[in-house]
Amino acid sequence: MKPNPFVPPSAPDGPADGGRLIVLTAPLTEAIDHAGYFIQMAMASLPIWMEGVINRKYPKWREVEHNDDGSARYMPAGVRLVEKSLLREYRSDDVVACFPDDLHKFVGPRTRVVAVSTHNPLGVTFAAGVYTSIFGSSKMPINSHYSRELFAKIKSSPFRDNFKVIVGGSGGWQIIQTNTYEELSVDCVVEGRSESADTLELFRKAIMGEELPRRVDVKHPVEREAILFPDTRTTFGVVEMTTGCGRRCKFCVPDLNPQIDLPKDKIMEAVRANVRNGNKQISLATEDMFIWGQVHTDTPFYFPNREALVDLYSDIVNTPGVEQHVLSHCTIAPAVVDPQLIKQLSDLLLPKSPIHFPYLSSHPEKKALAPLIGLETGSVRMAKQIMSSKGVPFSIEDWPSVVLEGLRVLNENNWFPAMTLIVGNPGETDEDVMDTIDLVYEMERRGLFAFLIPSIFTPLHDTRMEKEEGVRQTRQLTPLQWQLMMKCWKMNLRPGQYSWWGPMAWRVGSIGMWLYKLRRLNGPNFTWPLWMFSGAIPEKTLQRMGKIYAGKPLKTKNRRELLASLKPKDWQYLRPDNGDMPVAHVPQAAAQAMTAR
Ligand code: B12
Ligand code: SF4
Repeated sequence: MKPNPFVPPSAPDGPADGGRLIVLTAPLTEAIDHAGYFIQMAMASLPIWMEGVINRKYPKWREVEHNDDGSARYMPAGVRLVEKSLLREYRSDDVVACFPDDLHKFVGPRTRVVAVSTHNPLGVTFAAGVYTSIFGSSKMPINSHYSRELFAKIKSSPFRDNFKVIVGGSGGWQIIQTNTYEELSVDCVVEGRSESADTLELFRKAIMGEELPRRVDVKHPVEREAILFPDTRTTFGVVEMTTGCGRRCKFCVPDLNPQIDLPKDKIMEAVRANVRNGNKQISLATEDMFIWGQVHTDTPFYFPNREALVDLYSDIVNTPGVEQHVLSHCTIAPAVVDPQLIKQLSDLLLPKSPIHFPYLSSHPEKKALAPLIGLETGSVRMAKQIMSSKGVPFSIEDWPSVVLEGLRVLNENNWFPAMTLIVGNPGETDEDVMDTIDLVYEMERRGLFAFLIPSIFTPLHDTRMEKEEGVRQTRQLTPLQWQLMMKCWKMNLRPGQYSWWGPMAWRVGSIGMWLYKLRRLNGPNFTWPLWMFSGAIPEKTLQRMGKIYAGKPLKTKNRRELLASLKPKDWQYLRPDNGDMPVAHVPQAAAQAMTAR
């Protein structure tokens, strides 16, 4: 008989102490604290057959660290909060968080709950499934493979009948949507935060052996004091900074949560806890770092609180033991509103950034900051429909100008963001795609740089677009949509920007892949955009041949014009030290001098 991989031969009856009452875990690929954000993002997107690329680049990525008792030294912030929530009711020796390979050390006859936290278990979210599809594989990104492996381990436990499997985290919905409860052996998926009393009630029921509902929706706390903070080490030193956002994009999940900025003293305690437990890196998790310090104040949240932000980040990077700091998400309009804030943050954060862009950065050590920002579309028509407040305080009519001016300010300060684009929005027309291609060409013409991440529209659960249908598979993409996708990748691989990606190798390899597999998989609409991407035929020639869209120059507003377009009632929130103040706002003499120029 084939040995059960879940139970090592030395412990057929499980752990000597009978195991822990509640065992928490997460897929290995979501738990590793190795090589920074990029490796996890790559594993969310690359198909499993490309795992060798990751193995060659990061040969030690599987080497995780343990505490003396075999539990995990670090876990994603979500697991740490479930642990913290449970420890309000259970003893510490009843609860453990461990890596998947160590489950057999903790799951035994005494175990009543195995709780899994997951970010993206099945790879069906945006910017994940699409790349595995382009690369010609089934829906099996590396992360999804390891998530399935984790569930298979739990399913095959000899003690499986004794415990319930509860799943939570930002990717739990994928199990609900694909109805993979049986296949993955999941009893219940929790939608919402672990702090909720309903979550604790669910664990109580599971421990009593009661039946659990398939899905439980629990309430998000509305008070900032109700949010817990980890006091142990989190993967990548993730500490929450805000919940919610407030810009109300229709496709967005995190915006469904209440807009809260979390107390500085608690953030700092969690930073220190990470350092104490051996972390050298910190990252504040947020949808938009720029709302922190400006939530529920007299100033609208989209005019950032410069002093508060500089003070917070200064204390974080100056905490003894913090050697690296990385940004998570933000929006772009604040860069237009307050360039001085961007400059001051750059001065503070660049020295501790682990990201280097040798060919782009003007920093003496070539350091850069790379937050994730949503661009989504260059079409004003589309933007009005799906994200009418994305650029506030500016009008969504000016969205392309806000993107270009914001990116200019960011690039000047060595911020080179990763920007997401949605391809195949419900109702997207060729004109909409052309508008987005125009914006991308305009970035190129102006020498602006962002790492562009186009992904196929994914209707996320509970959002206002949940029931809408867009493009579902790469085969359905139009030639223009393919051109947009491949142009983004071509810009990302501008020679020399990412040495290890080896832009040339990618381009040559892409033609090989096309010949071998992709032309059948992605269909004829993919052909010319792929040739454009490969560089084998110059773009100008393809345009002349009418094989790709040539684009048209955009007429946009500069920063001064954008500020002048604000509602006069908002002028009071602008900071004169940024310049470009609307004329009526500056003292009369200065206004006359400006008009005379
Ligand atoms: C930091 C972060 C990352 C980091 C680090 C992740 C890590 N391993 O720690 C990096 C950059 C690597 C990353 C990558 C990706 N991310 Co990410 N990420 C975040 C971010 C900013 C914070 C996550 C976090 O730690 N929050 C704090 C913790 C405490 O919250 P939480 O995990 O949700 O946990 C709470 C509840 O969910 C619940 N809970 C959690 N687990 C469990 C378990 C049980 C049993 C129970 C009962 C409850 C429960 O309780 C917790 C609170 O008490 C969020 C946005 C956000 N604000 O949440 C996006 C977010 C989660 N990421 C997202 C995406 C799309 C991705 C990628 C797919 C992007 C990509 N293509 O590369 C990849 C996938 C990575 C992977 N491994 O597969 C989306 C998820 C969308 C979705 N719902 O599917 C989000 C919401 C961003 C967004 N704006 O849309 N991400
Ligand atoms: S700006 Fe980003 S986080 Fe805010 S609502 Fe829009 S998509 Fe969501």
